[in-house]
Amino acid sequence: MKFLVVNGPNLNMLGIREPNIYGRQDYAALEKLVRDTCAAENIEVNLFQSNHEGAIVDRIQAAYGDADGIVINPAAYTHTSVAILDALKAVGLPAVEVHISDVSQREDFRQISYAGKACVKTIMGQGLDGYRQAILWLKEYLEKR
Ligand code: CA2
Repeated sequence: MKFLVVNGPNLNMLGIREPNIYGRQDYAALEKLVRDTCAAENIEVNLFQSNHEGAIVDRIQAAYGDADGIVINPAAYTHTSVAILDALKAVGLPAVEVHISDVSQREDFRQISYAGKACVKTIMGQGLDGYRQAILWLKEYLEKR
């Protein structure tokens, strides 16, 4: 099994500011959590982070015919990007949306998720552990299919 894990804009700045919302762990810790979880589950993983919408679209497209599933935190593009929604639909891979914070309890402008409309599951408000939960959930989903 092979997963693509995508992180959107500013997530590379994790741990630097807003620890009350996003915690104190940095992006390297997030990468380690994802790699360790996948290694323990015998899942091959590619991690990708970008601050650029088109680069995220390109990376999702490149997963077509390569990955079995996608875990994605589109960050701010969650609430704006029809292009990322369309890319997820275009590749047709099962995708799980992750948010570190509980976006349902935040500002009105965060209440729409375009990417989420192409995802089979959303995990939010679990901190970095949400990525581990998403990987386990997606593995089980693919095994049951
Ligand atoms: O809760 C999440 O995971 C979000 O996807 C994070 C995004 C935000 O725009 C979404 O509404 C919810 C923001 C990621 C920015 O990360 C930061 C890292 C360090 C300092 C400030 C922001």
